Amino acid sequence: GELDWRRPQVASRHLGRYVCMMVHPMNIVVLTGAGISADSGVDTFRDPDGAWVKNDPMKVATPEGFAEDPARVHAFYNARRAQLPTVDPNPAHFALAELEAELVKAGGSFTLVTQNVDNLHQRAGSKRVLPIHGSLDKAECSACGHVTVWKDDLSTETPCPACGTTAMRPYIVWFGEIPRHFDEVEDAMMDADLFAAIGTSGSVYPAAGLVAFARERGIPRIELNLEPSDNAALFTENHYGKASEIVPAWVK
Ligand code: BV8
Repeated sequence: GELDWRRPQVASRHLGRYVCMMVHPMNIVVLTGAGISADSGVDTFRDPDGAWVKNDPMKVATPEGFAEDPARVHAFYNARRAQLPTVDPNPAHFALAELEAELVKAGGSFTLVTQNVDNLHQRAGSKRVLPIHGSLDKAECSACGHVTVWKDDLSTETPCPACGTTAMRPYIVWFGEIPRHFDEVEDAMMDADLFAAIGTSGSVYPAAGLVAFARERGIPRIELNLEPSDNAALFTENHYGKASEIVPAWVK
């Protein structure tokens, strides 16, 4: 049938889902945080059971903390790495993978910017994932920079497979370090016609600044979280509830 682009709502009402996609945003950027993995059984950072409630982030998630006591830092990340095989993606992760597949099929683009280091988005089938704070299943040599897939525990004795020195560290972006992939994040934000933030407290920069960037560009900004985040007022739409329920509902 003929599409009347001046009256997209009418077209979408009569022509079903395909046309719905055509008149909806086509270039979406989604930012996720620990809250999207909470329903998979992964602890968040700032909730009552959170990792930063039980551990001082300045001791376990900074270069200074690692220099002071590398064994303490290894123990913190070894425990979280060991949990990974025991958890699975939840309906929120799968819904985002489906949204990406549909958008790409319809000629759009989807970029998933995640602060999470648990790989659950990749395991759920998301393709374009930018893990800006690193990944628990990799290790990096502080001596030569070699990055390698790493499933086991790390210790101060672990030799680097490339140079042999024992300076291995978790492949994690700590406080005071530069997040990864931010050029790609900014490029995706420049093209985006919709921004959504899911399961993040909006308290760690530069990720927490993306909603303000989206506001400057005048695009819709959707918050999906258990409760209002630190920057809830910068969004145009807010939905509160468990990610495993509200994300699939939003995508449908
Ligand atoms: C940098 C990896 C230069 C470790 C992490 C501006 C102002 C002030 C300070 C700064 C600033 N800009 C930069 C800084 C410094 C600092 C910073 O932001 N400090 C804050 C604390 C003020 N930032 C940095 O140092 C960053 N580097 O700035 O470099 C630069 C500047 C510009 C451009 C480029 C470079 C590096 C930060 C990286 C730190 N590393 N993580 C690890 O994983 O072990 S950060 C840490 O917080 C977490 O790891 C996580 O990645 C991040 C965000 O946390 P969330 O994911 O949001 O988790 P949180 O627990 O807080 O919230 C969970 C939310 O989920 C809650 O709202 C809750 O209600 C909700 N929830 C719970 N259950 C559910 C749910 N939602 C839905 N369903 C549920 N079931």
